[in-house]
Amino acid sequence: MEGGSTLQEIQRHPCYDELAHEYFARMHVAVAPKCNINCNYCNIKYDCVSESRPGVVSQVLTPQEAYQNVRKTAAILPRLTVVGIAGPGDPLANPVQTFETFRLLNQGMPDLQLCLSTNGLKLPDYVQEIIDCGINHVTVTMNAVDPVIGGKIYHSIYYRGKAYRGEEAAAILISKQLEGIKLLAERGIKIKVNSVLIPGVNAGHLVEVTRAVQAAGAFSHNIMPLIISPGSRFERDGHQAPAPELTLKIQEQSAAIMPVMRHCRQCRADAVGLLGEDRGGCEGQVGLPVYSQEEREVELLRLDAELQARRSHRQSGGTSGFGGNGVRIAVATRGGGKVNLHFGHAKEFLVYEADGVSSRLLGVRKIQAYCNGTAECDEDDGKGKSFILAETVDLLRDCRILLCSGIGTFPQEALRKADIMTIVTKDDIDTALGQYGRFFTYFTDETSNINKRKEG
Ligand code: CLF
Ligand code: SF4
Repeated sequence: MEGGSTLQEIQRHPCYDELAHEYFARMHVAVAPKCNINCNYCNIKYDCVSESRPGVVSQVLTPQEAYQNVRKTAAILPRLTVVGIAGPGDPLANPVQTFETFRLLNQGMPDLQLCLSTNGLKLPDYVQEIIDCGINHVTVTMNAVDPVIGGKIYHSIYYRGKAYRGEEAAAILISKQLEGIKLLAERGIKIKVNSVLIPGVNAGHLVEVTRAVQAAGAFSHNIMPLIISPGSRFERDGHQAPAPELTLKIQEQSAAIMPVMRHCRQCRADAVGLLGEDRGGCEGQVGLPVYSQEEREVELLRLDAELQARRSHRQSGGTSGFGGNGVRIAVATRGGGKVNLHFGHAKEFLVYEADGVSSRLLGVRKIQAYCNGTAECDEDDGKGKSFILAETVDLLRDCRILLCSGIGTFPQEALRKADIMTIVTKDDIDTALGQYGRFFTYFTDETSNINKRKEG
């Protein structure tokens, strides 16, 4: 096999390894503006929604600019291990820019892993270029394997000089996606498949997608809730994002077949940092320490060791291999495996299920930060803080515990009224999950015993 990744590379890829995402960073370079298909949830004014949140379209860079940007960013962000191209359009609809960028990176910064995210229409055409550029991770966004369902998702495609619409377009796209996955998997490339979960369109069908992509040789499946671009056809037709419970249900079905990614942040085409961080590249990062290549390598080895210690703790302490029937715990973290974020600053919570013996990540819930810096934590600023708090409480309604490094009394009280206990701690996430999962499970058992005793 010519392509492919070593185990160490996978364990340093924040999207391919769940624990790695708390230690290692990715950088997207936005060199690919055009797209060759037309998804009904997309509006071309925004970044590709198949791997992004809608936002102002990322500023497009030339390959040279992208390369220089990566060099400067790696010098101030030593935990950077992966550089990806994920838009703002489709990388393979811009092959010259995409492969020139990867070539420069492969030659100039060979210690970085290269990652490509595509809709897959042109994948079979570029297998050799992908191998030659040293790209070892490829993501294909695939929302259907049935052209009838695909025809509801894709408005049209542009393929070999001709436009196709609806089911005919979907049939060509699906066959190219599966062919591309197969060809790359045969040559050792790690393929992840992203699918956008669209209630009422492909929710009941995604398990078929899982089966098909596993048979084609994919490594993992990432089922992402639909985010609709403003001005897209789906917005006009009133489509809605799925509730967290539906996403979870579909992920569970697929997880019975193959590994499922649960920590995706649907990041922008120019995102830089740990997953969840969308800070820009090196611009504006004045005064940060600059690492030489040797210092960068030392830092990476230190992070490897920290991560390895965490893996060993999980194996010996039983925080993997979850047995079920646990309590849901939301965690505010900025990475490093710690509870280290104030409730008011959190823009997302990791939601775990823990039963006191083991635990597992269920997913990531994105929110607006409660604290906007203009008012004290316990004050309403009259600009929507109460509304944001109500939305956050609603999104965490299935959780019984929230772990954070600090919180004001006002939000704490709002959570308490929703039966969510807040625990302020700066512990390791695994330690806190074990401790509070155990406490809560015991407490719940006691309560149900008391109730049984009362009934008796
Ligand atoms: Fe980027 Fe995608 Fe590579 Fe990761 S993102 S190109 S595989 S380095 Fe990751 Fe971001 Fe989810 Fe993508 S969290 S949207 S899955
Ligand atoms: Fe938009 Fe779909 Fe193209 Fe991404 S692949 S840019 S979502 S049309």
